[in-house]
Amino acid sequence: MIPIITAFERSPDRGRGLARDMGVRWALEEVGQPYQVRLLSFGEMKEPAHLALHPFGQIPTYEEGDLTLFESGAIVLHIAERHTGLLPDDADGRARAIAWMFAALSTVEPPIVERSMAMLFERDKAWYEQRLPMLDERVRGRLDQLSNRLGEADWLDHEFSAGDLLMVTVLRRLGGTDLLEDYPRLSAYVGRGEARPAFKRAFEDQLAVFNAAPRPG
Ligand code: GTB
Repeated sequence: MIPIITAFERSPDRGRGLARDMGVRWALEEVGQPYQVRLLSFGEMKEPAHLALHPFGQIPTYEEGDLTLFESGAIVLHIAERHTGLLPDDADGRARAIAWMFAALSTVEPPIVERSMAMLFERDKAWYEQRLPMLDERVRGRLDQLSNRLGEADWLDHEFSAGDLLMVTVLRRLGGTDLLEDYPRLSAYVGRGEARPAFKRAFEDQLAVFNAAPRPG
């Protein structure tokens, strides 16, 4: 059964692969699972047909036969559990890889998203200039800890896993900022993820969608 995922018809990231279908596409490519993509406009995401699949009217979703999933982390975990290649074979190694998936989404990502949101939506506020250094410090605190743990290793826990896939996906949101550039080990880690053939295929596919999208009048 070929799974169907949903993605932006025209991603606001302009094809940089920062929307959350990217991690799902990458996971599917890593395990060699072909998939189809249903593209949605912002309006279509809020219509009943899509809300029946995703209670919050967002992308991505994942449909496979009778199963419908939302939440990119849950989708990547599902793919990792049903195929080989994204979770270690031994039970303890699997548990640790899953812990890294949670760490990416619930410990490392929140300060990164909070900083991005402030930069997008709070620039005109009187307190923005005072708040930004605090948000930067929160991100740097996590990056310090993550970089120390990674050390000179290629991946977080021996072999590449779904934990690395999600961590790299999260860190990519800092791409082009001096925050990531200040952490050479993490920059190289992201580079290793982006160099994987499965990442490249996923990236090119989402970029092709953006390039094919009709340009606003
Ligand atoms: N926790 C959910 C998950 O991981 O699946 C979050 C899903 C989510 O935030 N989806 C976003 C969405 O559908 C798209 S990815 N937004 C529309 C809405 O809520 O109405 C988030 C995203 C959007 C844009 C950029 N960007 O432009 O760089 C990056 C990330």
